[in-house]
Amino acid sequence: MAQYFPTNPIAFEGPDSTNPLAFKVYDAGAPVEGRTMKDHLRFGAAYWHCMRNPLSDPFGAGTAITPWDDGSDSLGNALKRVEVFFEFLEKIDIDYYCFHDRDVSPERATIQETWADFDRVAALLKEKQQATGKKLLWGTACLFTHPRYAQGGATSPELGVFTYAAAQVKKALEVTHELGGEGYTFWGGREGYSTLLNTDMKREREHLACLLHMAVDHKKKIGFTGQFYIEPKPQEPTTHQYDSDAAACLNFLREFGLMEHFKLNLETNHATLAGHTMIHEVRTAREAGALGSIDANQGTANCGWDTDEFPTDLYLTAGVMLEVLEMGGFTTGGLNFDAKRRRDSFEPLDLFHAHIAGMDAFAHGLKVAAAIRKDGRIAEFVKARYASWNSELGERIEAGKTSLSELHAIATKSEPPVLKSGRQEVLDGILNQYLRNTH
Ligand code: XUL
Ligand code: CO
Repeated sequence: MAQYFPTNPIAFEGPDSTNPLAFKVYDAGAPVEGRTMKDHLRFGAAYWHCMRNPLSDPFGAGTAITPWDDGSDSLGNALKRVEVFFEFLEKIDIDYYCFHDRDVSPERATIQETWADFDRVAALLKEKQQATGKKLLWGTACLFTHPRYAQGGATSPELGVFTYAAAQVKKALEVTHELGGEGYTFWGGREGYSTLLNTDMKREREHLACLLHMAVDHKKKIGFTGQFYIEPKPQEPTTHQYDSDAAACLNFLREFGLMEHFKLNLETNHATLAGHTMIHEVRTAREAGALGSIDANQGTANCGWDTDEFPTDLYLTAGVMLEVLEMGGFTTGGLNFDAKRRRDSFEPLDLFHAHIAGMDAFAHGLKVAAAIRKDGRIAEFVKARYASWNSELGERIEAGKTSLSELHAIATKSEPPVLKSGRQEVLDGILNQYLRNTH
């Protein structure tokens, strides 16, 4: 194995280990609810954060130390990064990765030249996948960095930009297919607006749907069977993004007849920017049969920016994994660390520390979630809370077989209803009991 990172492969050393380069909880082969941890968690690494994020911020230059990168946009440099990335995947023991087209290969003067370099890099990605067994969780097209996308990609007022975006999606889809990608994500980077004074919102949303329909057609045409995802986000970069949260995405998909072709890729920091908890978003998607994949990160609640921190909050990971287990586990999706190190964690080894922290946090969340499900008290409580509905009348209401008039007559004759306590604090206590007692 090449040596861009001064560490051996990361191993599980157990809860008492003090080695920063060891897993304390994530034990890949350990069984939970009849599957291995690795199988449940399906971790992915984000090429853009691992290989292309200089750790700059609006007030200062990048700090990341990347001795392998000559800073140029040469093809050689792009190929070198692939080597480095696969060493990272192997040593951190992450099976999946995700990328945008422009993370892995640069934009050139013409589409033909851009595509040619993309093909060269994709060939190396494929070779590396075959040599290591690593897999592509999802691919995507970057329709937000280049200045042409300043006013949107699929929702640009300029037809030529839409056309270019469509070409870019076509190519990114084909490369994802070529690499055996298990999914393809649409994050509407600049699909939104800054002011309605210059925006035909109806037309822009219709154009976005047109692009997605064409992608569905192209998927069929090339025989790509991976899952399509939409990734909600309410703001950043535009003031108002059309895919603002899970419910808005589901509405969009239903409105434009796309529901059967898409699931959601939910990201924690996007959920919190939308004023929701991540668990709310995950539940919303799961109940609609549309929970596809997760961009695993977290934000700073009082900050209001998309800080993309590594997920270390055990309440968060336990809550997310409860939903994932309730769904019956991921199928095509996984936990992709769409997360970056802090600007002052700039050494190559900090990439390992960051992923280890996230992987251990999710492994613990998985164990807690499985323990809570085994215990059953929370599920039983919820069931009992709705028990009055398991009556002849409740069933008729749920089946749509009654009327306001009938219910009026019943209410007139009935005793006033008596509520039972919601016992929120008891349930919080049960969750904490498992967060404390799970090892
Ligand atoms: C941006 C974001 C993206 C998507 C892929 O906030 O999350 O990186 O995950 O385009
Ligand atoms: Co994301």
